[in-house]
Amino acid sequence: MSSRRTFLQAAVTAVAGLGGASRVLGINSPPVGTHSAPANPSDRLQGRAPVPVITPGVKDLTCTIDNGTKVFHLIAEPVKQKIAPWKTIDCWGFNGSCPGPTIQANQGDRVRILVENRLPESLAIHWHGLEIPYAMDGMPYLSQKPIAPGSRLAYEFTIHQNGTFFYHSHSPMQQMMGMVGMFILHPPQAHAPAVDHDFGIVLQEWAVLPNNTVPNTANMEWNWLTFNGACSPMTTPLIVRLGGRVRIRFINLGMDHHPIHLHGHTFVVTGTEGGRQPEALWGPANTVLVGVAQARDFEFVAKNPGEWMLHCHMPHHNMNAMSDLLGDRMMMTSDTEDARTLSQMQTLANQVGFEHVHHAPIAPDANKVPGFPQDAFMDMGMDEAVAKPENNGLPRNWSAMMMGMMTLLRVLPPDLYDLVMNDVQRGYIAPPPPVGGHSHGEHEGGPR
Ligand SMILES: [Cu+2]
Repeated sequence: MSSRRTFLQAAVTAVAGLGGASRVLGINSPPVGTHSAPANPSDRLQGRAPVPVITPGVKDLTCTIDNGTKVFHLIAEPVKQKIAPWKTIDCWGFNGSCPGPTIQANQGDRVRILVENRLPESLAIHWHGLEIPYAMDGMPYLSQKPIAPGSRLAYEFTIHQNGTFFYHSHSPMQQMMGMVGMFILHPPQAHAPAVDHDFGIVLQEWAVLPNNTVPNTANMEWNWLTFNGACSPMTTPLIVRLGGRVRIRFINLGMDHHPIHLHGHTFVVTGTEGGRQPEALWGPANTVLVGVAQARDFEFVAKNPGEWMLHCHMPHHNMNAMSDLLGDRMMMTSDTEDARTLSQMQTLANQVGFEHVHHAPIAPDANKVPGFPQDAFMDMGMDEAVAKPENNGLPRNWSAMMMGMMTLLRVLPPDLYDLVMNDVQRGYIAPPPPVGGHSHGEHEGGPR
């Protein structure tokens, strides 16, 4: 009880101090493992309808009904996708976004997906994992003629599966230009135990040379890695209520495999690209490898409050390329001099217009140590450049070491959950916590 009181006091202090809805999940968070009983438990009733899937940062594709058939209008087109505050790429996607909007339908639905091609070349769309008539499978020259630029094709089928699927162009270079989206098929009744929160994340990687905007689809090495079309810290956190049961679904349509790791919780893998897995296969884990062309669903009870990292654990997938700040020169490693590095980082900060909080301290004789620097100088806070309601209440400089395929699972006690979700609904962005206030985001001595 006392830890909970401390927790809420922090929230009240933050609200009082700022006159706004800033909440802090701070250093006085309750110890882990103390909240196995949810304050507002879900009913866990069998037979209830599944909750919709939220794809943070990506919209759903809406549909109309034509004589009982759900009709979706999917537009393949070039997209300008902002993947980091200082990087917007020219990729290809659907309906203005990359990855494309999430399609959600129910087992038993008849769906018609009208694909319109606004690309400069032909394409066909494949429904990955769906057991549908051959003519609908989207194989150019085999099951259909390619859809020419400026033309449309209607795919129509009845859905008899449920699980995590995807749609994508069946041409490899178009795939690497980003032409993929989630296709979620809900069962008639929620799987038991029913989840309170359900999220989807699309894994993609990109090779973009400095000062270029078009991904090099022939490259075999990647310098930008995204969750739902954004590099951390521009990703949108997953916000869940303490004690709730959570499902997170990942799909991968790239050139690399991604071991997805969750902090603070043990999960079970409940689904693959083939649908729901039998409970006998649900072994405990905290990391799941999401291979190319695979989907993985995992579930857990969010019993530990905190701002937990959810990320790919490939070390090079936890970085963002900052090579653009050096103009045409390639930056192979970061600088080893404090003053020069600070100057480079400040240059980028000025270009993007974000607050530059000084990096973590280095030893006075750091340059005498072989191998220095490694992660020194990589931390670069940009809280304000990536501000969004879902980030309200995070500690100051939270974004400094958030990079690449990474996001936060925010497990919030009911009061804070309601406050933040209210901000999300209103679109309210709270001001940052005060310097030197209730925060663990800055190193000793504060920002310079
Ligand atoms: Cu990865």
